[in-house]
Amino acid sequence: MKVIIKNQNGFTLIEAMIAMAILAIGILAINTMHVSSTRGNTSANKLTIAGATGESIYETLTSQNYSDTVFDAGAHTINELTGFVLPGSISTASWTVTQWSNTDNVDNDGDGTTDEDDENDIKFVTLTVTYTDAAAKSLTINFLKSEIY
Ligand SMILES: [Ca+2]
Ligand SMILES: [Ca+2]
Ligand SMILES: [Ca+2]
Repeated sequence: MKVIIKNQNGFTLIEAMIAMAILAIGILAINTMHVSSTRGNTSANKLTIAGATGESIYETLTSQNYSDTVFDAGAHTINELTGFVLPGSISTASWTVTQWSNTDNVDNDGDGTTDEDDENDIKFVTLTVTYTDAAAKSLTINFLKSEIY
């Protein structure tokens, strides 16, 4: 009687190669995850820096008087804030001031009444911080500067 005894010692070359191929695919997947997670972290970090920069400029501006030149109607650049250094990841920072008026026939504050007295004492400021991530990005902060408060 002929008995076939299957050899169960170790792996065949084919088995070892299949195992290595599966391992390689797994490592590639982990590597892809690692790369996208690193990108995500960098993006979040840049956004955080942009937010903190905007906040800092906002604080600096609001501490100035209503009549200060930083609140003159029109466009302004960060150079007007002497000594303010932008972090390396920030491209530009600027703000635009619009003087509300009680004679421009516009309901500037959107309260339903056009050109009432209080529209004359407010400046509308749009602060923009730009930076480059995968593409150019910007962050905007809008605020009002009142002569009264
Ligand atoms: Ca109004
Ligand atoms: Ca008005
Ligand atoms: Ca009003």
